[in-house]
Amino acid sequence: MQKKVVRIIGVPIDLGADRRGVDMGPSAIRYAGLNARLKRLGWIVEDYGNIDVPVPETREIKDKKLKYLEEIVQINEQLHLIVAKAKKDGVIPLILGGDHSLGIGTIAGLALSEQSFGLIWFDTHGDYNTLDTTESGNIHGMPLAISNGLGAPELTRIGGNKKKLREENTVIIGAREMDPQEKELLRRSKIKVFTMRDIDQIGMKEVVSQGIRIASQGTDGVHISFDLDVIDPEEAPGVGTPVPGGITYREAHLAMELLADSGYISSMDVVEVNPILDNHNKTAKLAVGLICSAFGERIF
Ligand code: B3U
Ligand code: MN
Ligand code: MN
Repeated sequence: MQKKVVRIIGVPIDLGADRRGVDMGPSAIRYAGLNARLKRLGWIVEDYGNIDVPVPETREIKDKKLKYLEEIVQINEQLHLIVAKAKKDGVIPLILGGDHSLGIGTIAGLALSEQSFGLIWFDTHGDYNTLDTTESGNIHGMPLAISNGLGAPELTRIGGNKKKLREENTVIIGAREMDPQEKELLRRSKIKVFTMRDIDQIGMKEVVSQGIRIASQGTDGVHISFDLDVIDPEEAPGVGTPVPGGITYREAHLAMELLADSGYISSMDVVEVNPILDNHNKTAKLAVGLICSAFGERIF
């Protein structure tokens, strides 16, 4: 069998969030042994290194409704080209964050490829705010809306002025905190939202099976965007925005294993790891374990 290639792309950005620290996520994840473990699984690992990202202290907030817009546009312009190149080269892009505003660039890059994709977005949050609905002005609360063509034109036009995702192939898993107007917007879309209640009620196995069915129907692959804050802060304390009541360590692994079994995963982002709030790199280690489950690691 031909060996498969994964290309790691670090995006040390925290300009999309209020709290400092997720800029150190890519280092923490690499430090937790990502590359060696992927190699042990039989993957050829190409580490691209990190994208150049400015430090917030060297910049100023010009618009409180779209904090650090210019910088985030420039970073996602870079990222989308790197992701598009990875797809062209036939390798699997694995993007390490950084805050979730990088989802804009990842998805814009994927959308340049001839291969179509569905999307599974693991997150506590909807990340479906727009310029009109945002209460925080933080762009990491907007990437899903931006990718669907809603919001600041400076961001929606990255990678071309079109919707980058297929709503009917888009799924959110693990939602438990959304802003009122964001919820309204999501309800009006065709995006399927599985909340924590759905997971409690029908179980992670069923939620992920349905999610895979929705995301893979008529597409060439599925992009996983995994915000570590979907996991309960007891098990993942080192995240940008901890919210109680999240999925368990076991549920998270099961989800990744089921996705790996499906054979549909074609790209992945792992975001919002915050080493400042972490406990001895526990959350980054968990992130590495989850990536490995998604890339085929098995207990037995
Ligand atoms: N919905 C809120 C909170 C938030 C979104 N994403 C994160 N937090 N991590 C907002 O700021 O838009
Ligand atoms: Mn998010
Ligand atoms: Mn989140």
